[in-house]
Amino acid sequence: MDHKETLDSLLHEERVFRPLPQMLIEAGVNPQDLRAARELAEVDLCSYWEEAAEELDWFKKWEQVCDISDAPNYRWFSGARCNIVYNALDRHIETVNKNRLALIWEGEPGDSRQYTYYELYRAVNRFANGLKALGVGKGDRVVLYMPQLPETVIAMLACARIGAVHSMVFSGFSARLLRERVREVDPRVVVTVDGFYRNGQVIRLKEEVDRALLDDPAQNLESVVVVHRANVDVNMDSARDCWYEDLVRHERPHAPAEIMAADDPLFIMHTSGTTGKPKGLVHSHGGYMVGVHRTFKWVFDLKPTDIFWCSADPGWITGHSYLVYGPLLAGTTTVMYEGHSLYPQADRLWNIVSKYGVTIFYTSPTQIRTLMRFGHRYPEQHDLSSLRILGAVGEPFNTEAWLWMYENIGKGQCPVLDTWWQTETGMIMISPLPVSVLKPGSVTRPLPGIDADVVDAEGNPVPDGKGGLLVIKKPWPAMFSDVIGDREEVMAHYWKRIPGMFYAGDVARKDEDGYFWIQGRADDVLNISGHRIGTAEVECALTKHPQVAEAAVVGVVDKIKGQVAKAYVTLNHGFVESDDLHRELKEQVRRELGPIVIVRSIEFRDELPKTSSGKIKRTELG
Ligand code: 6R9
Repeated sequence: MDHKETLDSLLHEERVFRPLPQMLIEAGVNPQDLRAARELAEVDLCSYWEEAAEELDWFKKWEQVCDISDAPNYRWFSGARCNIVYNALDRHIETVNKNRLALIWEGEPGDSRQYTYYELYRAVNRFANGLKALGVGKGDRVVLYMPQLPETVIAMLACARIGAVHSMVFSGFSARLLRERVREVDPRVVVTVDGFYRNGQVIRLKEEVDRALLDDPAQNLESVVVVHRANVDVNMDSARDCWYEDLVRHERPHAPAEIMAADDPLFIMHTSGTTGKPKGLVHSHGGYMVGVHRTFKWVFDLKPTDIFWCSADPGWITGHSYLVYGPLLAGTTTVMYEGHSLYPQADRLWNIVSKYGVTIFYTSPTQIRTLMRFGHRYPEQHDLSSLRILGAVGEPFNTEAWLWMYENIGKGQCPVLDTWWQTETGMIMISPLPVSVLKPGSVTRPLPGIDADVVDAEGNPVPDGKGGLLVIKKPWPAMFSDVIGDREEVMAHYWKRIPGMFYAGDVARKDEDGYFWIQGRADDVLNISGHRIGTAEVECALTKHPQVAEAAVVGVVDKIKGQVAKAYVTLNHGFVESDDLHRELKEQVRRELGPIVIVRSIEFRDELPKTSSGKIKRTELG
């Protein structure tokens, strides 16, 4: 079993870390508040979320907090009108936040740009008007194939401001994947960059776009907007392509925020499942805004002086919720870094923390394990005393890495929050608050309003200490609100497997204190550096090779990345294994899916173990 090593280290962990007295005094939400919130949510879930919603601005209030009449098609804040961007920008420029830094961005070569809320508001409005000039309106889709740049944030917000739906494709994904997304999402506009810096190299993104759009995969695609970043030569198709700078130059810095229904779509985010094809999940303006705002402020105990840094790429849900929307909704300063954490050397992140006085740092266990290899020398070279809260997400946080972060980055002064959530949930679901008692390796308890449990395949609770399936039993506001593609099938996957409960796809156990320990995926999904990849996706990539007959992929433990893929392959008649073929197949996966999908090894077999119905038995491999 691939999670065994992690599991063993989790099972043997008994240390607890209590909050420092100062934290208990200063925290906005103290243990009593937390208890009261849990009690309120237990007796009246709607009142709890209604209170959270009251902290934001609405053009029209809801008729119902949560309409459960057509469960599991829950509708949050039905009847309400709002716009998430109005809450992320306009609301702040009417207050002292107007001149506060909204975004601090640092490029990999060391250049930096900063935007106050007012400056960001103006930039977003300009691009919103530019998009309108290209014919983009409410309900239209826009694909963003962009790295970590201010214009990425601007593009997300500009779309949402005019009611268009953004769909980000991670800049590390290949042209083939982009093409698939474009075909499925059918955007009116694609926004990209000429190139960007990554690990000392320029990644030429526009070239990938050109490759992806050969022979027009999208019916409604009219324009490609290209941001200048790396000053590399690109081909511009005069009928289709325009420079971002040219588009916004003459646009006015004012554009009204479109009045949206609470359940109007805000963005589409794809996530890997058990089939070869990622699912396109939709999040909407109202519920997502309430859930992300509340969890951001509570989990990170937000203060007016905070500088918040989430190191996730905006191409993933973590970047959407806690690099862009959460911090801006809360009116805090969010930090974004373009490049690689080891460039030019392994202290880059600590350099950024000290330079900008980052107070809250939210990252992934893989990132910590990567930096851990270099020991404490690098963190010691920098002043990390501004930090007060640390967090991680995306994959099981092994005890060793947790303790390393606690001791070497937080110097024993900062709580390390291990937060569990998913693309599907939109917001943090199971997580400590800075005032919680921490157990390294545990995501502690569900947040107020979240009814999570560990059950068997029939939905019966399993005894404490025993592994089972992680489920959520009651709706929550940032839950995905729609699906592109086959809605029935996707809804059945999440809600019918264990009737009446949301099936998360993770294995977990609860201990005697009600603390949750996440052990890994329950399905055929790999977690490579916190990125979800279906084994079927890797198998499809391999079988595209003309010499490959069949492929089966399993996850194997990796000390840094948590998991990597191992492939078993049978070849077509007349072909034999060779080092060249080995290399070619690895390269094939890289080309098809992008560099994040790492195939550690490939084993050639005469045949693969099968069930009587012909399905590959992956459990007998690995
Ligand atoms: C936010 C995000 C979700 C999957 C999830 C689980 C794994 C996330 C975790 C964790 C252990 C944590 N996961 N947080 N596993 N401990 N704290 O990562 O979304 O990309 O959709 O992945 O990641 O397996 O089901 P997403």
